[in-house]
Amino acid sequence: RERFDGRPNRQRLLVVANRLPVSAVRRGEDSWSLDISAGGLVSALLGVRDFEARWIGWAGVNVPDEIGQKTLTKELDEKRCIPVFLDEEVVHQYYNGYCNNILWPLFHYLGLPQEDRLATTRSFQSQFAAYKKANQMFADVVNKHYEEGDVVWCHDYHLMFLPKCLKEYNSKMKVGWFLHTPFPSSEIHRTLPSRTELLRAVLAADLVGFHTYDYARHFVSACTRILGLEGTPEGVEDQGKLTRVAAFPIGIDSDRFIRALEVPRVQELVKELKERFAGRKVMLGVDRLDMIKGIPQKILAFEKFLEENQKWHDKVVLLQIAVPTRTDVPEYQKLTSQVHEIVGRINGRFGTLTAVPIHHLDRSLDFHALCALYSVTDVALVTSLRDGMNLVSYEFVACQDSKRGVLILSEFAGAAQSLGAGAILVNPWNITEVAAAIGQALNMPAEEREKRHRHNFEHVTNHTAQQWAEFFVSELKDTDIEAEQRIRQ
Ligand code: ADQ
Repeated sequence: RERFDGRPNRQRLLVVANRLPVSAVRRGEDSWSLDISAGGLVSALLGVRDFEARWIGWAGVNVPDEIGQKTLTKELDEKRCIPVFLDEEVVHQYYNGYCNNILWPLFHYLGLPQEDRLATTRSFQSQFAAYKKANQMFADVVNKHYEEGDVVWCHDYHLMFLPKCLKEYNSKMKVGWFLHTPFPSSEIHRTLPSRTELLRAVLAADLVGFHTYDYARHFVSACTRILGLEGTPEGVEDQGKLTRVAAFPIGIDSDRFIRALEVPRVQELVKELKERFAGRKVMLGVDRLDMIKGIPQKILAFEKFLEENQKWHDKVVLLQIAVPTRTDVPEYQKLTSQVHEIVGRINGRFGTLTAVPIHHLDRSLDFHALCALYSVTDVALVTSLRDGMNLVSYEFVACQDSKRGVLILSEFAGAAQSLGAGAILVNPWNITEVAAAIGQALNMPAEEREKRHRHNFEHVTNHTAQQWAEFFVSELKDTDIEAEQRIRQ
């Protein structure tokens, strides 16, 4: 893990996220194996160099015993990671409950949980209490490792309370908070019982960042409408203290993808895939198996396309790679069964003895396999119902400089604002429209593909994860709370 190599004289950065970039699995009383965790936050932050960064987060495992905690801490130290130990009950209430059952769907416009609404309302207070408790546990660990001059960068909806906890320890600590999901319209945020406390806790940060200008605007509106505070072009002002609010669109480490295409193993995989799907156009979906990714809608749109275009039946294949996440949450278990059922039905309907139209894999692929797949793809399908940004669309573009495939992209992904001019934008809820976009993409003339790809490739290679992090951290270092307070008093 060369990213955490600790070269001297660089800005020390404490990156705090719910999950560490590695997940631990216990092999014995004092032995552990560490695997890279899946997901966009980890992918983006692995692309960040040139800081003396340490990660603080949960290792994804319950470690009740002291020996286990000590040995795991030591192993993680080599990766420049510092664990926060959360017990099972806190994880259940904070992570599965408040974060993934309440905040995640709400921030993606899926509303508060529909089923069992009363039970949810009853358990809400205990889940929120666990959320605050967990955030305090993260704060304790940050505080223990903080040194003067460090910059603390808190990530995502799991840790909205953290800026407040950290500032209570040390008001001079430079604290930034970045949200990887959308921030919804204030009308949606307003339905959350803990709306006020959460907004106030985030406002304790010096800098609050979002992927897009729209999300930043929604946040400022929520602060003005719900808290009655003043929104200024720089951010939100509360009793003379200004919290800077701005958009920092994330990117990827595009060079890493481009270089990977030269690796012999990737080239071998490319050759195998080309042979395997010779004579057929390859369409690709790569997602965490999550309701926000619109996987059932995508597959139903593909079915509609097949229904309407018989001549394509044996000429196109959809590869859907869906890595399961949050497998303890019942909604996610239901989604898995639903996707399996639809895929089975469509393959039964349109498959032959020798070929099926959809290959669906419930698993994570390694980096090289992913790059090979991206590079042989003719059409990538990103149909998120909502998505903070969506890095898969960026990764696909980075790997397409020789093929110039087409990106079909949901207008509800943050990436639509950066890749919209090169992609075919669709409303993922409109299956007829997505089916038509599939036809348009498969039939697109080479000249138009080239033009669209050029636009996207330039964006992806000129807006990298590294620049994103540098921009955020330099803005954070520039916020001078005391001066702002003086000016406004
Ligand atoms: P995610 O919801 O995880 O991220 P995304 O941005 O697309 O979504 O990132 C997914 C990452 O996981 C990509 O790097 C992708 O390569 C990887 N991945 C997904 N499925 C995989 C599979 N089957 N095998 C291997 N790798 C796989 C959250 C927000 C996004 C936001 C990011 C970053 O939901 O909107 O873009 O954080 O801020």
